[in-house]
Amino acid sequence: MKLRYSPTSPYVRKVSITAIETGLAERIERVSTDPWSAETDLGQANPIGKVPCLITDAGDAVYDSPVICEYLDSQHDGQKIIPADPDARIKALTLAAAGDGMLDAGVLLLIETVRRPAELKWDWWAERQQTVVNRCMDVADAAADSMATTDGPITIAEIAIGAGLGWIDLRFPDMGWRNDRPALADWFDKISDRLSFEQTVPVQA
Ligand SMILES: N[C@@H](CCC(=O)N[C@@H](CS)C(=O)NCC(=O)O)C(=O)O
Repeated sequence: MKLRYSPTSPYVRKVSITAIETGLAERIERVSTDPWSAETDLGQANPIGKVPCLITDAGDAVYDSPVICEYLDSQHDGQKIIPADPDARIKALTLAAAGDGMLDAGVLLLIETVRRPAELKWDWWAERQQTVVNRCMDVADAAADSMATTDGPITIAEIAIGAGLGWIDLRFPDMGWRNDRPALADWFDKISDRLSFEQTVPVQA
């Protein structure tokens, strides 16, 4: 398998953590890709033009990160990151959606507040994205006591929430999300010590 990736993408990190947790990391060749480059051929594999994009051994493209994680989970016989039990599965996938939603809104917030030219900035839009980030964090905070930490089985929920918070810390170090969410802060400290998280810490490019 080949993984089209960029180094600080939190969506890529979800896939990298999943690959480690499922024992598949060694089977994946990583291909550095700049999705923002005018010259990139990424769009031929992923019409959405984003990383991560996985190319299977059969040559099929799989995107985006929730689908890649599900694909990887189907390729091993160990502990599944997406539970089989229907109730547990929906619970994990819904919490993972809150993690992805935190990221999607965080990316829009970054573009609006940092990347967009000053004269084109739209405060209403930025505030809306910040509200979404906050709400998703509140949901994660409420679930924190029931989430896996350093050891034991992990699900897609912990992977998405953990990758999301790690990226927020990288891009918005002054957001102060820990202040009102001690349970989530404590959980994030613990999950950050997990090997798959330690091995995939994003580094500022
Ligand atoms: N929903 C996608 C989001 C992926 C995404 O937004 N990737 C960013 C990098 S962090 C990207 O490739 N952006 C390029 C673009 O928006 O054109 C997923 O879960 O994989």
